[in-house]
Amino acid sequence: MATEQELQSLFNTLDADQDGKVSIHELFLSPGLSAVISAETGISSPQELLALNGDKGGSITFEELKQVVEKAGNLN
Ligand SMILES: [Ca+2]
Repeated sequence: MATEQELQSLFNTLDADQDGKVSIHELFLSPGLSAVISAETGISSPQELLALNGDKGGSITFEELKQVVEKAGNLN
């Protein structure tokens, strides 16, 4: 479980280049944080997580991540 604030902080840390999106490259750079994301979303593979958004850009925004965590029932 995570609060929106915790999730935002996690997202910002993962977003190494601060472009507002977390790419697959950034997920692979931080395996520890990626594991937390996996636990909160219930989705274990980064490929699967990034495939959830419609833009096929190979990255996920905070809003998209928040929706997935919310759907998994892990947002406080
Ligand atoms: Ca980024």
